[in-house]
Amino acid sequence: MEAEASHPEPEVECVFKRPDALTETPLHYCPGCGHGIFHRLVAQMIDEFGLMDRTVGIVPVGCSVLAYNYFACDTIEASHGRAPAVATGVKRCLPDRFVFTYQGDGDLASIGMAETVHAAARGESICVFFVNNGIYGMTGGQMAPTTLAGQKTTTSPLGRDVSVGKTGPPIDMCKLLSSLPGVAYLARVPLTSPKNVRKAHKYMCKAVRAQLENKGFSMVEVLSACPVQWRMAPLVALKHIDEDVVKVFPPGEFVNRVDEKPASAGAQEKVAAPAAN
Ligand SMILES: Cc1ncc(C[n+]2csc(CCOP(=O)(O)OP(=O)(O)O)c2C)c(N)n1
Ligand code: SF4
Repeated sequence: MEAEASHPEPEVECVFKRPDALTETPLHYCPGCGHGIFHRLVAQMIDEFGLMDRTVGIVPVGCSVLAYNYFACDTIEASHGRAPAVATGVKRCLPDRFVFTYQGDGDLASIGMAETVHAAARGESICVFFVNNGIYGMTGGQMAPTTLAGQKTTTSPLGRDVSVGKTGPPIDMCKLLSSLPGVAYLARVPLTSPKNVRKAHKYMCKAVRAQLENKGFSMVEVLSACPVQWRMAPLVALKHIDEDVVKVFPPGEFVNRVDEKPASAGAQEKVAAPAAN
Protein backbone atom coordinates (compact mmCIF):
# COMPACT_ATOMS: atom_id res chain seq x y z
CA MET A 1 0.00 0.00 0.00
CA GLU A 2 2.81 2.40 0.97
CA ALA A 3 4.71 1.62 -2.22
CA GLU A 4 1.59 2.48 -4.27
CA ALA A 5 1.20 5.80 -2.48
CA SER A 6 4.80 6.79 -3.29
CA HIS A 7 4.29 6.03 -7.02
CA PRO A 8 1.15 7.91 -8.08
CA GLU A 9 -0.31 7.14 -11.47
CA PRO A 10 1.20 9.46 -14.11
CA GLU A 11 -1.28 11.92 -15.54
CA VAL A 12 -2.44 10.82 -18.97
CA GLU A 13 -2.89 13.51 -21.57
CA CYS A 14 -5.69 12.81 -24.04
CA VAL A 15 -4.38 13.65 -27.52
CA PHE A 16 -7.06 11.95 -29.58
CA LYS A 17 -10.51 10.53 -28.96
CA ARG A 18 -13.57 9.30 -30.76
CA PRO A 19 -15.56 12.40 -31.82
CA ASP A 20 -18.71 13.05 -29.78
CA ALA A 21 -20.66 13.25 -33.05
CA LEU A 22 -19.90 9.56 -33.67
CA THR A 23 -21.97 7.12 -31.62
CA GLU A 24 -20.41 4.13 -29.85
CA THR A 25 -22.00 1.75 -32.39
CA PRO A 26 -19.33 -0.46 -34.01
CA LEU A 27 -19.03 0.24 -37.75
CA HIS A 28 -20.04 -2.59 -40.10
CA TYR A 29 -17.58 -1.74 -42.91
CA CYS A 30 -15.14 -4.26 -44.41
CA PRO A 31 -11.46 -4.16 -43.34
CA GLY A 32 -9.61 -1.50 -45.34
CA CYS A 33 -12.79 0.35 -46.39
CA GLY A 34 -12.56 4.16 -46.50
CA HIS A 35 -16.10 4.78 -45.20
CA GLY A 36 -15.06 4.50 -41.53
CA ILE A 37 -12.30 7.12 -41.87
CA PHE A 38 -14.65 9.48 -43.71
CA HIS A 39 -17.33 9.03 -41.04
CA ARG A 40 -14.80 9.98 -38.40
CA LEU A 41 -13.78 13.09 -40.35
CA VAL A 42 -17.39 14.23 -40.78
CA ALA A 43 -18.02 13.72 -37.05
CA GLN A 44 -14.79 15.56 -36.22
CA MET A 45 -16.02 18.56 -38.28
CA ILE A 46 -19.31 18.62 -36.39
CA ASP A 47 -17.46 18.58 -33.06
CA GLU A 48 -14.84 21.16 -34.01
CA PHE A 49 -17.32 23.69 -35.38
CA GLY A 50 -19.70 23.06 -32.45
CA LEU A 51 -22.54 22.16 -34.81
CA MET A 52 -23.95 19.08 -33.09
CA ASP A 53 -27.23 20.69 -32.00
CA ARG A 54 -28.02 22.11 -35.40
CA THR A 55 -26.74 19.51 -37.87
CA VAL A 56 -28.95 17.48 -40.19
CA GLY A 57 -27.14 14.76 -42.17
CA ILE A 58 -28.76 13.26 -45.25
CA VAL A 59 -27.50 9.71 -45.60
CA PRO A 60 -27.62 7.52 -48.71
CA VAL A 61 -28.38 4.08 -49.97
CA GLY A 62 -25.25 1.99 -50.50
CA CYS A 63 -22.72 0.54 -48.09
CA SER A 64 -23.17 3.60 -45.86
CA VAL A 65 -26.93 3.11 -45.63
CA LEU A 66 -26.57 2.57 -41.89
CA ALA A 67 -24.73 5.88 -41.36
CA TYR A 68 -27.73 7.11 -39.35
CA ASN A 69 -26.66 4.64 -36.65
CA TYR A 70 -23.19 6.13 -36.53
CA PHE A 71 -23.71 9.91 -36.62
CA ALA A 72 -25.03 11.23 -33.32
CA CYS A 73 -26.70 14.24 -34.99
CA ASP A 74 -30.13 14.28 -36.64
CA THR A 75 -30.17 12.31 -39.88
CA ILE A 76 -32.62 11.63 -42.69
CA GLU A 77 -32.41 8.56 -44.92
CA ALA A 78 -32.88 9.61 -48.57
CA SER A 79 -33.82 7.31 -51.43
CA HIS A 80 -30.91 6.39 -53.64
CA GLY A 81 -29.47 9.53 -55.29
CA ARG A 82 -32.00 11.95 -53.83
CA ALA A 83 -29.87 13.27 -50.94
CA PRO A 84 -29.14 16.72 -52.47
CA ALA A 85 -32.87 17.26 -53.11
CA VAL A 86 -33.72 16.30 -49.52
CA ALA A 87 -30.88 18.51 -48.25
CA THR A 88 -32.23 21.40 -50.33
CA GLY A 89 -35.63 21.08 -48.68
CA VAL A 90 -34.19 20.92 -45.17
CA LYS A 91 -31.84 23.86 -45.69
CA ARG A 92 -34.50 26.07 -47.25
CA CYS A 93 -37.00 25.33 -44.46
CA LEU A 94 -34.42 25.54 -41.67
CA PRO A 95 -31.66 27.88 -42.90
CA ASP A 96 -29.95 27.98 -39.48
CA ARG A 97 -29.16 24.24 -39.68
CA PHE A 98 -25.86 22.85 -40.90
CA VAL A 99 -26.89 20.40 -43.63
CA PHE A 100 -24.67 17.80 -45.24
CA THR A 101 -25.12 14.82 -47.53
CA TYR A 102 -22.96 11.72 -47.42
CA GLN A 103 -22.99 9.83 -50.75
CA GLY A 104 -21.21 7.12 -52.72
CA ASP A 105 -20.37 7.39 -56.42
CA GLY A 106 -23.24 5.19 -57.61
CA ASP A 107 -25.55 7.37 -55.55
CA LEU A 108 -24.09 10.78 -56.47
CA ALA A 109 -22.73 10.36 -60.00
CA SER A 110 -25.20 7.88 -61.47
CA ILE A 111 -28.61 7.51 -59.87
CA GLY A 112 -28.50 11.01 -58.34
CA MET A 113 -26.57 12.83 -61.05
CA ALA A 114 -29.50 15.19 -61.78
CA GLU A 115 -29.98 16.06 -58.10
CA THR A 116 -26.25 16.69 -57.68
CA VAL A 117 -25.85 18.90 -60.75
CA HIS A 118 -29.00 20.94 -60.09
CA ALA A 119 -28.27 21.48 -56.39
CA ALA A 120 -24.81 22.74 -57.41
CA ALA A 121 -26.26 24.86 -60.24
CA ARG A 122 -28.72 26.48 -57.85
CA GLY A 123 -25.88 27.17 -55.43
CA GLU A 124 -27.68 25.43 -52.57
CA SER A 125 -25.95 26.13 -49.30
CA ILE A 126 -25.24 22.49 -48.46
CA CYS A 127 -22.08 20.40 -48.00
CA VAL A 128 -21.73 17.21 -49.99
CA PHE A 129 -19.32 14.59 -48.71
CA PHE A 130 -18.66 12.27 -51.63
CA VAL A 131 -17.08 8.80 -51.31
CA ASN A 132 -15.71 7.78 -54.69
CA ASN A 133 -14.65 4.12 -54.62
CA GLY A 134 -15.20 3.61 -58.35
CA ILE A 135 -17.76 0.86 -57.95
CA TYR A 136 -21.19 -0.06 -56.58
CA GLY A 137 -19.98 -1.60 -53.34
CA MET A 138 -23.14 -2.67 -51.57
CA THR A 139 -24.88 -4.43 -54.43
CA GLY A 140 -21.99 -6.67 -55.47
CA GLY A 141 -19.40 -4.62 -57.35
CA GLN A 142 -21.16 -3.38 -60.49
CA MET A 143 -19.65 -0.72 -62.78
CA ALA A 144 -20.19 2.91 -61.70
CA PRO A 145 -19.73 6.10 -63.77
CA THR A 146 -16.40 6.47 -61.94
CA THR A 147 -15.08 2.97 -62.74
CA LEU A 148 -11.67 3.22 -64.43
CA ALA A 149 -11.05 2.27 -68.07
CA GLY A 150 -10.34 -1.44 -68.26
CA GLN A 151 -11.46 -2.06 -64.67
CA LYS A 152 -13.14 -5.44 -64.20
CA THR A 153 -16.44 -5.36 -62.34
CA THR A 154 -19.35 -7.78 -62.21
CA THR A 155 -21.05 -5.88 -65.06
CA SER A 156 -17.83 -5.30 -67.02
CA PRO A 157 -16.15 -8.70 -66.59
CA LEU A 158 -13.78 -8.06 -69.51
CA GLY A 159 -12.88 -4.60 -68.22
CA ARG A 160 -14.71 -1.29 -68.72
CA ASP A 161 -14.81 -0.48 -72.44
CA VAL A 162 -14.61 3.32 -72.65
CA SER A 163 -14.68 3.52 -76.43
CA VAL A 164 -17.23 5.81 -78.10
CA GLY A 165 -20.70 4.32 -78.12
CA LYS A 166 -19.87 1.87 -75.29
CA THR A 167 -19.65 3.15 -71.70
CA GLY A 168 -17.73 6.40 -72.24
CA PRO A 169 -14.85 7.43 -69.98
CA PRO A 170 -15.10 7.82 -66.17
CA ILE A 171 -17.01 10.93 -65.08
CA ASP A 172 -14.94 13.46 -63.13
CA MET A 173 -17.49 15.11 -60.84
CA CYS A 174 -15.16 17.86 -59.61
CA LYS A 175 -14.35 18.85 -63.17
CA LEU A 176 -17.99 18.66 -64.20
CA LEU A 177 -19.28 20.83 -61.34
CA SER A 178 -16.43 23.34 -61.42
CA SER A 179 -18.03 25.25 -64.31
CA LEU A 180 -21.09 26.16 -62.20
CA PRO A 181 -21.05 29.61 -60.58
CA GLY A 182 -23.19 28.39 -57.64
CA VAL A 183 -20.31 26.24 -56.44
CA ALA A 184 -18.30 27.80 -53.60
CA TYR A 185 -15.89 25.00 -52.79
CA LEU A 186 -14.82 21.79 -54.54
CA ALA A 187 -11.90 19.56 -53.64
CA ARG A 188 -10.71 15.98 -54.00
CA VAL A 189 -8.26 13.97 -51.93
CA PRO A 190 -7.23 10.30 -51.71
CA LEU A 191 -7.84 8.70 -48.30
CA THR A 192 -4.63 6.73 -48.43
CA SER A 193 -2.27 7.98 -45.69
CA PRO A 194 -2.33 9.97 -42.45
CA LYS A 195 -1.02 12.97 -44.43
CA ASN A 196 -3.89 12.74 -46.90
CA VAL A 197 -6.44 12.23 -44.12
CA ARG A 198 -5.19 15.50 -42.60
CA LYS A 199 -5.55 17.16 -45.99
CA ALA A 200 -9.11 15.83 -46.23
CA HIS A 201 -9.75 17.44 -42.84
CA LYS A 202 -8.41 20.77 -44.11
CA TYR A 203 -10.60 20.63 -47.23
CA MET A 204 -13.66 19.66 -45.20
CA CYS A 205 -13.13 22.67 -42.91
CA LYS A 206 -13.34 24.91 -45.98
CA ALA A 207 -16.45 23.13 -47.24
CA VAL A 208 -18.12 23.67 -43.86
CA ARG A 209 -17.09 27.32 -43.86
CA ALA A 210 -18.59 27.75 -47.34
CA GLN A 211 -21.96 26.83 -45.87
CA LEU A 212 -21.59 28.76 -42.61
CA GLU A 213 -20.59 31.85 -44.57
CA ASN A 214 -23.50 31.31 -46.98
CA LYS A 215 -21.31 31.17 -50.06
CA GLY A 216 -23.07 28.33 -51.87
CA PHE A 217 -22.65 24.67 -52.69
CA SER A 218 -19.59 22.78 -51.48
CA MET A 219 -18.30 19.28 -52.07
CA VAL A 220 -15.31 17.26 -50.89
CA GLU A 221 -14.66 14.05 -52.81
CA VAL A 222 -12.50 11.35 -51.26
CA LEU A 223 -10.88 8.61 -53.31
CA SER A 224 -11.71 5.66 -51.11
CA ALA A 225 -10.73 2.00 -51.15
CA CYS A 226 -13.20 -0.84 -51.64
CA PRO A 227 -10.82 -3.79 -51.20
CA VAL A 228 -13.63 -6.35 -51.22
CA GLN A 229 -15.25 -5.45 -54.53
CA TRP A 230 -11.91 -4.54 -56.12
CA ARG A 231 -10.70 -8.03 -55.10
CA MET A 232 -7.54 -6.51 -53.60
CA ALA A 233 -5.85 -6.73 -50.21
CA PRO A 234 -6.33 -3.46 -48.26
CA LEU A 235 -2.73 -2.24 -48.70
CA VAL A 236 -2.74 -3.12 -52.41
CA ALA A 237 -5.99 -1.16 -52.74
CA LEU A 238 -4.37 1.94 -51.20
CA LYS A 239 -1.38 1.60 -53.53
CA HIS A 240 -3.78 1.29 -56.47
CA ILE A 241 -5.41 4.61 -55.51
CA ASP A 242 -2.05 6.39 -55.14
CA GLU A 243 -0.61 4.98 -58.37
CA ASP A 244 -3.58 4.61 -60.73
CA VAL A 245 -6.80 6.25 -59.51
CA VAL A 246 -5.20 9.68 -58.95
CA LYS A 247 -4.11 9.76 -62.60
CA VAL A 248 -7.77 9.73 -63.65
CA PHE A 249 -9.08 11.75 -60.71
CA PRO A 250 -6.33 14.25 -59.86
CA PRO A 251 -6.48 15.51 -56.26
CA GLY A 252 -6.57 19.17 -55.28
CA GLU A 253 -8.87 22.13 -54.92
CA PHE A 254 -10.99 22.83 -58.02
CA VAL A 255 -13.05 25.78 -56.75
CA ASN A 256 -12.25 27.83 -53.68
CA ARG A 257 -14.36 30.90 -53.04
CA VAL A 258 -13.97 30.40 -49.29
CA ASP A 259 -10.54 31.95 -49.05
CA GLU A 260 -11.61 34.97 -51.07
CA LYS A 261 -11.91 38.15 -49.09
CA PRO A 262 -15.46 39.54 -48.79
CA ALA A 263 -16.30 42.32 -51.27
CA SER A 264 -16.49 44.92 -48.50
CA ALA A 265 -15.17 44.75 -44.96
CA GLY A 266 -17.80 43.42 -42.58
CA ALA A 267 -20.04 42.26 -45.43
CA GLN A 268 -19.83 38.65 -44.30
CA GLU A 269 -20.23 37.24 -40.85
CA LYS A 270 -16.82 35.88 -39.82
CA VAL A 271 -16.84 32.25 -38.78
CA ALA A 272 -13.73 30.97 -37.06
CA ALA A 273 -12.28 27.74 -38.42
CA PRO A 274 -10.98 25.16 -35.97
CA ALA A 275 -7.22 24.91 -35.47
CA ALA A 276 -5.54 23.42 -38.54
CA ASN A 277 -4.76 19.76 -38.16
C1 LIG B 1 -33.17 3.99 -57.46
C2 LIG B 1 -32.34 2.82 -56.97
N1 LIG B 1 -31.58 2.15 -57.87
C3 LIG B 1 -30.79 1.12 -57.44
C4 LIG B 1 -30.81 0.74 -56.15
C5 LIG B 1 -29.94 -0.41 -55.68
N2 LIG B 1 -28.72 0.00 -55.04
C6 LIG B 1 -28.64 0.06 -53.70
S1 LIG B 1 -27.09 0.41 -53.17
C7 LIG B 1 -26.53 0.52 -54.76
C8 LIG B 1 -25.06 0.80 -55.05
C9 LIG B 1 -24.45 1.82 -54.18
O1 LIG B 1 -23.21 2.18 -54.65
P1 LIG B 1 -22.50 3.52 -54.20
O2 LIG B 1 -23.47 4.62 -54.17
O3 LIG B 1 -21.30 3.70 -55.07
O4 LIG B 1 -22.08 3.25 -52.70
P2 LIG B 1 -21.10 2.16 -52.06
O5 LIG B 1 -21.97 1.00 -51.72
O6 LIG B 1 -20.03 1.84 -53.06
O7 LIG B 1 -20.56 2.86 -50.86
C10 LIG B 1 -27.55 0.27 -55.67
C11 LIG B 1 -27.38 0.26 -57.14
C12 LIG B 1 -31.65 1.42 -55.25
N3 LIG B 1 -31.70 1.10 -53.96
N4 LIG B 1 -32.40 2.46 -55.69
S1 SF4 C 1 -18.10 -3.45 -50.04
FE1 SF4 C 1 -16.51 -1.90 -50.35
S2 SF4 C 1 -17.45 0.10 -49.90
FE2 SF4 C 1 -18.75 -1.53 -49.05
S3 SF4 C 1 -18.09 -1.74 -46.90
FE3 SF4 C 1 -16.99 -3.27 -48.10
S4 SF4 C 1 -15.04 -2.26 -48.69
FE4 SF4 C 1 -16.48 -0.64 -48.02
